[in-house]
Amino acid sequence: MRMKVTLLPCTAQCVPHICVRSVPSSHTLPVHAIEFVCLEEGCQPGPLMCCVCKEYGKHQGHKHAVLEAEANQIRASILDMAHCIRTFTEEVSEYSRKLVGIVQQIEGGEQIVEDGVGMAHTEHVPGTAENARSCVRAYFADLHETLCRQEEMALSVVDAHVRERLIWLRQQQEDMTILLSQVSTACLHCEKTLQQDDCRVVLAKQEINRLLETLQKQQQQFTEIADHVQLDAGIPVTFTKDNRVHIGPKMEIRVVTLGLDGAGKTTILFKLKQDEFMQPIPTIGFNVETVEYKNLKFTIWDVGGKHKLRPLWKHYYLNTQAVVFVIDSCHRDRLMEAHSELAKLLTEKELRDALLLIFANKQDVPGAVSVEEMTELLSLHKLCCGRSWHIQGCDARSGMGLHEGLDWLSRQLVAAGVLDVA
Ligand code: G3D
Ligand code: MG
Repeated sequence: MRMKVTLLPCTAQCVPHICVRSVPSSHTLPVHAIEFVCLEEGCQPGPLMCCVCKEYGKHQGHKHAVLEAEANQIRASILDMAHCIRTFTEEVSEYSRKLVGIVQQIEGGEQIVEDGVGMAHTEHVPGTAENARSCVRAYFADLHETLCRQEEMALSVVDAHVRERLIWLRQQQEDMTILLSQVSTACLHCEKTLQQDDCRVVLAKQEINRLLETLQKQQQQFTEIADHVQLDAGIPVTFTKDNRVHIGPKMEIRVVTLGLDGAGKTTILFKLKQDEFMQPIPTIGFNVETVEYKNLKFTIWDVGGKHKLRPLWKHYYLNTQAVVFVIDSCHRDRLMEAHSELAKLLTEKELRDALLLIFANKQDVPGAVSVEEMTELLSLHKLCCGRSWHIQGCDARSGMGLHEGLDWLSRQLVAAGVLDVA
C-alpha cells in the first residue's frame, strides 16, 4: 500500500554558514522540503533531511534514505510489533485464566448440575486441597486401625505370657506345698521312730532309709529347678519396628549369612563367637551359631557359598529377618558374580522384608575395593532400592567393622527408644 507523503518544510538551519551570511538575522530563515532521512548513528535524534542539508549542511556526505521509504519501513515494524503485542497479551491472558482455574481447582466450589428430571441444582465439587486432606485422613485412619490391631495383638501376647507364667507359678506353688507336706510327714515319721524302743528303731531302718533316699532325690530335683529358674516378677518388653512385642531379656533374630565362597562368612561368624572356643570346620553345608549382642540374640546361619551349594540357600530364607551378604573386597574380578548372586537374592519373596547388611570384607588387604567404590560398582542404591540396607566395610580377621554392622541391624530391628540397647 502506498502511503500519502507530505513534504514538510525544513525549519532547521541546515546550512547556517550560507544562510546566516546571506540572510540578515531579522529575516525569516529559508525553508526547504524534507525528503530524506539520515541513517548515521550520531544523527538519530534529528534524522530529517532536506536536499540542502544533504548536500551542504550537517548531513553532508551521510548515508541516507528516502523519507517515504523509511517511514514505510517504520510503519511495517510497528505493525509487526503490534502483532507481537497482541500475541503476548493473549499469552498473558491465557496464563491468567489458567491461574484462576488452578486456584478454583485447589479450592473447589459449587457447580450447577441437572438431575434426572432436568432440575438444576448446585453441587459441591471438592478441590484438590480437600482431596489431599481426605487422603491424609484416610491414611491416618488406616494407620490408627493398624496400630489398634497391633496393640491388641501385642496385648494378647503379653496376656498369654502372663497366663502361662501364672499357671506355671501356681503349679510350682502346688508342687512346693506337696513337697513340704511330704517333708513334714517324713520328719514326723523320723521323730516318732526316735521315740520308739531299740527293736522298733532297728525294724524301721529300711523304711527310714527309703524315706531319706526319697527326700534326697526330692532335694536334688528341687536344687536343680531352683538353680535354673529365675524367680523374677519382671516382664521385660521390647518392640520391633513393625510393632510386634517381644517378651524376655533378649530378642531373637534369625540371620542368614550368604556370599560367594571364600568371601569370609565363616571367619566373620567365628570372630563374632571369639569368646568361645570354636573348632574351625570347613563349611560343607552350613554352620549355625547363636551370637548374643546387646539385647539381641542372633541365630546366624552361615551357608556354604560354593557354586553348587547356592541353590540350597533358599532353604534358609524362611522367617529370616536379616541377610548378611559378605563380599570379598580384594577380589575385583568376582564382584560381578557377587552382584548377580545378590540380585537373585533380592528377588526372593521370602526375603522381601528382610534387612540387608552387606559386609565389604577384607578391607585390611592393600588395594581392597572401598565401600564407596563397591556401592558404585554394584549399583547398590539401584539394586537395593526400597529396602533397608547398609554396607559396612570390615576385616573379619581383626573384627574391625563387625560390631558396627550388628549395631546397624539392632537399630533397624528394635523400635527406637523403646529399649536401651547400649
Ligand atoms: P567363606 O566362609 O565365605 O567361604 P572363609 O570364607 O571364612 O572360609 O574365608 C576364606 C579365606 O579368607 C580364609 O583364608 C580367611 O582367613 C580369609 N579371610 C576372611 N576374612 C578375611 C579378612 O577380613 N581379611 C583377610 N586378609 N583375610 C580374610 P584361608 O587362607 O584360611 O583359606
Ligand atoms: Mg565358610
